[in-house]
Amino acid sequence: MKVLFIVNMEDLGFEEPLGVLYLSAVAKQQGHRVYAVSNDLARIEAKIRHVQPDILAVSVITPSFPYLFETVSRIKAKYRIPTVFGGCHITFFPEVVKHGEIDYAFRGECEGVFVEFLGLLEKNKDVGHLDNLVTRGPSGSIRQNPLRPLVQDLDTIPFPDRELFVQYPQFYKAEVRSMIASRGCVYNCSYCFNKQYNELYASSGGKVHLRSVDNVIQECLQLKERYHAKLIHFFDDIFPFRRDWLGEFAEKYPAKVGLPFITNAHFDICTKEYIESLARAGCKTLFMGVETGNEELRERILHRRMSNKMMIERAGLIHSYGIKIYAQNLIGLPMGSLAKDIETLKLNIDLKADFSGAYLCQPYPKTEIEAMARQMGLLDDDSVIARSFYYPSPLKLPQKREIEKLRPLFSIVVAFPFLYRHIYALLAWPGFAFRMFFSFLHGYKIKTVILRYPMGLSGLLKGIYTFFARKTNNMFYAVRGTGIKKKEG
Ligand code: B12
Ligand code: SF4
Repeated sequence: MKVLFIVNMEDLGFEEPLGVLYLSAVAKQQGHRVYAVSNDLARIEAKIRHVQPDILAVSVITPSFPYLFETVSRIKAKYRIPTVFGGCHITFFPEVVKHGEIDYAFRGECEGVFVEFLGLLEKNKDVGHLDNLVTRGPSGSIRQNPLRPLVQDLDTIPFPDRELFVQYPQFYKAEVRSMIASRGCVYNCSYCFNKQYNELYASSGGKVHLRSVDNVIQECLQLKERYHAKLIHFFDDIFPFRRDWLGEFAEKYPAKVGLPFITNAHFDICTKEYIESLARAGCKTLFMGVETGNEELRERILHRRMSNKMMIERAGLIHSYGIKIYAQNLIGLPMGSLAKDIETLKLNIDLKADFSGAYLCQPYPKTEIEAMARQMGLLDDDSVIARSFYYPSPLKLPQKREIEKLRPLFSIVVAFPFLYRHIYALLAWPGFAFRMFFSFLHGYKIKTVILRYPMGLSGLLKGIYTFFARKTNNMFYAVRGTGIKKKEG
C-alpha cells in the first residue's frame, strides 16, 4: 500500500510529529510505502500525482482538526482517495466520522492496528472488526470498536521513521531532535487530556509505560550518529522518575551518548535524587508547569496539589545543579483574575525562572476544566477553541483585555524583575510595544535556555533561516467539539 500522511507542519517548529513517525516505521516494516506532505493544497496535489497513494492518512489534535479537515474535504472533492484519521482528536471526538470525508478513523494508540488495517485493505478484505476503529453506522449513528490494550513492552515498537521527512529541512536538518522515553502520565490535571486518556485505558495495566534504558539509548545513538543531533529533546509528558530506571539512565546515557538534553518534569517529583540524576545524565533545561501562583486556583481549578513554598525550594534545587527552568504558566483561568495572574508572575520571579511563558487558558473540549468553565457560565454554547494558546481565549473573563496584554509582558517582567512594581502602569501601554520586544526576548531565550549546546555562528544562522523559511499559516480557524468555524485572521 502507498500511504500519504498530510501533516500540519506550519504549527510545528523543529519537533517532528512522533506519532506519525511511529506509524510510518511500523508500516514500512511490513513493506508498505509511506510518504508525507505538508498541509498545502498545491503540494498535496503534486504529491498525489507523483506517488499515486492508495490512502491519505491524517493525524489530528483538537486545534489542528479544522485545518486538516478542510484540506481533506477539498482533496476528496477532486480525487477519489480513501482517508484514514487518528490522533487525540479522534480519541476524544470519535463522532467526527459523521463527516463523509473521513472514511476510517482510529482511536488511541495505533501502531498495531494501523499495520493490520493496511494489510487488510491491501487484500481488499473487511476491516470492520479491527480494534480502535470508529465507523459510521446506519442513520447517523457511530460504532466504536473496543480499544486494544496499550502496548506493554514499548521496546517492541520500531524507532520513529526519521526518513519520512527527508525533504523537509525544518525537521530533517535540525540539530535538536525529539523523542520519547515513556508514554503516559500519572497526574490528573484538569486541563490536560491525560485524565480522560487514563480513564479510557483504565484496564490497560498502569498509566505510564517506559521503554528500557538500552532501547532509549539505541535511539539516541541513531539520532547522534545518523542524524547529527547536538541536543535531544525528550518530549515525555514527565521524564521517567522510577528510581532504578533513572539510576541506570544516569549511568549509561553520559557514557554512551553524552549529548545534552532537555525535558519536562513536575515539581512534585523533583527530589534531590531525581535532580542529581538528571544533572549527572546531562540535562540542561527542565520545562516546568508552574501554571498559577494562586494556591487555591491551583488546587480547585487545575487539580495540582503543591505549595508555592515547595516549588520555590525545588526551583532552587534545580538551579543548584546548573539546570535551567523554562516555566510554563496558564493565565486567564476560570475563577482567576488579573490580580491572580499577577500573583503567578510574582511566583515566577521568586522561582528565578530562566524563561517564563504565559499562555491563555484554552479549555479543550471534554476536559474537566471545560466542564467547570461551562458550569460557571464562562463559555458560550457556540464558543470556540483557537489553534494555539497564543490566540485569544474563548472564556468570558473580567479584565480580559488586560490579561491578553499581560501574556507577552509576563515573560518580559520575569526577565527584568525591576519592572514588576510598575506592572499596572505597563498594562496601560499599547500591547504591540510588548509583543515586539517579547519576540526578541523569546528568540534570545530559545537560544540560551533551550538550545544549550555549542553552536557555531553558521549553525545559529542556519537554524534561524530554517525556522523562518518554513511555511506558516495565518488562517484562524477554531474548533468546537465536532463543528468547525472559520474566522478571518
Ligand atoms: C510533542 C508534542 C508537541 C510538539 C509536537 C507536536 C506534534 N504534532 O507531534 C509541539 C511542541 C510542536 C506541540 C505543539 C502543540 N501542542 Co502538543 N504535544 C506534544 C506531546 C507532549 C507529545 C506528542 C507525541 O509525540 N506523542 C507520542 C505519540 C506516539 O502519540 P500520538 O502522537 O498521540 O500518536 C499515536 C496515536 O494518537 C495514534 N495516531 C496519531 N496520529 C494518527 C494518524 C492515524 C491515521 C492513525 C490511524 C493513528 C494516529 O497512533 C500514534 C501511535 O500510537 C503531546 C502529549 C502526548 N502525551 O501525546 C502534546 C499534545 C498533543 N499537544 C497539545 C497541544 C494543545 C498543543 C498546541 C495546540 C499547544 C499550543 N501551542 O497552543 C500545539 C499545536 C501544534 C500542532 N498543531 O500540532 C495537546 C492536544 C490536546 C487535544 N485535545 O488535542 C496534547 C495532547 C497535550 C496535552 N496534554 O493536552 N506539541
Ligand atoms: S502533569 Fe502535565 S502531562 Fe501530566 S496530567 Fe498534568 S498537565 Fe498533563
